[in-house]
Amino acid sequence: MIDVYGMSSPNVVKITIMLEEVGLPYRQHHINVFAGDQYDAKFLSISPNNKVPVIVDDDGPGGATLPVFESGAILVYLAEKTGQLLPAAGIERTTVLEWLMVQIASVGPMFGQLVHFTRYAPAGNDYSVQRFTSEVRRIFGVLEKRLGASACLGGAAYSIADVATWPWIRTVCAIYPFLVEAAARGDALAEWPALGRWFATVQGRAAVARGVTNGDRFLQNDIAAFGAADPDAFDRFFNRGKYTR
Ligand SMILES: N[C@@H](CCC(=O)N[C@@H](CS)C(=O)NCC(=O)O)C(=O)O
Repeated sequence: MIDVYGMSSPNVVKITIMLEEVGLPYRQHHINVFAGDQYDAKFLSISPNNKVPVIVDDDGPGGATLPVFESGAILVYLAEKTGQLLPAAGIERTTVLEWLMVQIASVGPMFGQLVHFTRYAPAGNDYSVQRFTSEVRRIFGVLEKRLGASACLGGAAYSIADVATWPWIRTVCAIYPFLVEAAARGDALAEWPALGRWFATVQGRAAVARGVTNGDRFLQNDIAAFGAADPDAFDRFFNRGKYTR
């Protein structure tokens, strides 16, 4: 059995989608990041970077219990455990890992910063909003070019590179100001047709639908956690105010 520690976020939905894709049973545990659960000593012992998602596999290598943190590492671990969604060797494997790294190094951090500056930062951060909007649009262009030339991000076959990237595209279509107008017309990705085609194809997978439903089960917990958080809790979450380092 695999235990998934998470919240309602695209980084966690990657993992519920992956577990559905490979058919491994799992249990979900909510981490209240607004109450500081991610800094509990017990949680830090399995997630030293104080972030979700984390999994604990009670049937790891040699039958040992193994915690794995960082969503990219979790996807690689689950792919290797099951022999699915990551070629075992060769250029095909390298290509999948390249596009997985694009998600981990560019899509996640840049998209996440834009969420922060458009939703949570105090007013007066025009430079940051502009900087991250521009960077996100550049990355959309990179994905568009890739998906114009390849059916999936990691090559012809669906892989962990797609599993990692799709939940972020899903989330940002719902919340980015520069996508909202097209989203209101029902076609948020009109400007990026190859990305839109890929998005719809991945969305049509039954495992993706189940993974999204399960990932979204954390939403009610997060809405309650968010509602109960006071200004001090947000300062701790965002490492600002008296929590500035
Ligand atoms: N690179 C990490 C990013 C994970 C991440 O940013 N998790 C956020 C939620 S989406 C989190 O746990 N934030 C709590 C915190 O930073 O204190 C991954 O891909 O797993």
